[in-house]
Amino acid sequence: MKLIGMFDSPFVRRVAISMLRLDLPFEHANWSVGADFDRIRAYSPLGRVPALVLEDGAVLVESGAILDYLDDRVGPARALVPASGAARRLVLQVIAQAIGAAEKGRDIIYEGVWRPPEKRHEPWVERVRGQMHGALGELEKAAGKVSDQTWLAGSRLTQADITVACVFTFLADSVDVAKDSRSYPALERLVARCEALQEFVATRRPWFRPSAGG
Ligand SMILES: N[C@@H](CCC(=O)N[C@@H](CS)C(=O)NCC(=O)O)C(=O)O
Repeated sequence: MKLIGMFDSPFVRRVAISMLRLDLPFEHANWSVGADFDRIRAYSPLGRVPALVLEDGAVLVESGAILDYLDDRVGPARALVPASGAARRLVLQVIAQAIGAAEKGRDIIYEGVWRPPEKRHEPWVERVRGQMHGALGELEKAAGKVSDQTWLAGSRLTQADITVACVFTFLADSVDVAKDSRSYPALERLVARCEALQEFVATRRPWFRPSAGG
């Protein structure tokens, strides 16, 4: 399989980490949505990453749909999202908050990258920043229930932990979460534990700001 997109994207990175944890080998196409837009669109006309090219040439887009396919491929015993019940609901809700926060962070970045300065609208950026912190506050509550021996959904690391860690690291690197005098100590502790794991270390990259000019 070929995974298209750079690892500084939390959407791409959560797929890469999941594939490493699930022992699913892949080739990495380290392509930028700025400079490599045409190359990406040759595989996915939407022009968004991640895109996962399967062995038969089919191309999957949208990280949630890709991860669902990977879970289905390895079966329920190894899947990173629990198959049913309260654990499934918790994991999916935590992921939804984290992805919401990541999308708000991405929107803040794109306001600066794709719009010329005279067209940027600061009140909108502030609103989006507030939404991002709203979601991070919910994640802080969830992380507050985790001990040093457990993960967000109990004794086993799940997609909730992977996604939360990818998103928090991305936001800390790219939109300086700390500058708004909000603190997330429980999240920071959980994310530090995740970032110490080998799959996270193998996919950690410095933040690469996309450029509209390519
Ligand atoms: N909901 C999507 C979001 C993916 C996304 O926003 N990717 C960004 C990179 S971080 C992208 O491709 N941006 C280029 C664009 O949409 O034009 C997912 O989870 O896969």
